[in-house]
Amino acid sequence: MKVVVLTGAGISAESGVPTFRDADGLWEGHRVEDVATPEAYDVQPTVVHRFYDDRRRALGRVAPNPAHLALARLEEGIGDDLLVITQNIDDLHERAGSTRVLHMHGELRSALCRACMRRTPWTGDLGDFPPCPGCGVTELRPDVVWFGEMPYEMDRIFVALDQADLFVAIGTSGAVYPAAGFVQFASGAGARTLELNLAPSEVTGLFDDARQGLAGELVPRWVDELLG
Ligand code: BV8
Repeated sequence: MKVVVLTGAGISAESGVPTFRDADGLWEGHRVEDVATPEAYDVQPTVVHRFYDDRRRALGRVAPNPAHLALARLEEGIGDDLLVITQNIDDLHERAGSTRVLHMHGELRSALCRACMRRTPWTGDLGDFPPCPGCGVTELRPDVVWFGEMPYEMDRIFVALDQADLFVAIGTSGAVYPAAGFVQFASGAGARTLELNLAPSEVTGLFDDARQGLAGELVPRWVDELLG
């Protein structure tokens, strides 16, 4: 059975990574358009770098939770029949042991050179405008997909959704596209669909089944069911 899992900020909430829209969420302190658009970067790169340098540094203070660990266990059980598509730019899926992870919105621990388009693993700050290890130009930006930009690997994503027997969304509000539209695509291609979320998402009505609760409790229980 081919399983596609879509994760959002809610799966990392119990690890201490702020979500976006919840109270005291990331967007509380910042207007989206001020820190997560290419236009904002052109106008105020230092402000944008501070926003992402702070989040990158904070990664060192958090760890995967039982929901991340359960998905890694599911991968052990069904191998290539699982694909985790995440909207998250943290590295908690990989630190939990998952290898079949696709970061459709990029990664905090990566830098993208606007001059040569090289993507370089990056753990330090970018706010001091270091040179690109490839071309030497000081045009490194956070390797994240901003609003108005095309998400990564959309072709691979649509192939996986088309072949899915089961599509499961975990910890996402269904507020941002194209990710929020995946349930409709997968369902249209014949997949059964399940939502695991603290509260009903904006697209909860499009799922065959929905369970509310903490990801750290819902996901291990669901994986146990699936692995029987
Ligand atoms: C694009 C990276 C062209 C940076 C991010 C159609 C209709 C309307 C608008 C559009 C549309 N198509 C495109 C748009 C425009 C735009 C968009 O969607 N705007 C919205 C605001 C209306 N989309 C784009 O610009 C995208 N690009 O469309 O390109 C295109 C078109 C077609 C096909 C291909 C390309 C690019 C969007 C990506 C932007 N970058 N992140 C960064 O991280 O800083 S988006 C960012 O916000 C996240 O990555 C994520 O995607 C989104 C946040 O959503 P969630 O992860 O769901 O988090 P949220 O806080 O909202 O919700 C948390 C949920 O968890 C809640 O439901 C809560 O109840 C739950 N929860 C909380 N705690 C727990 C929990 N659940 C379980 N357990 C818990 N403990």
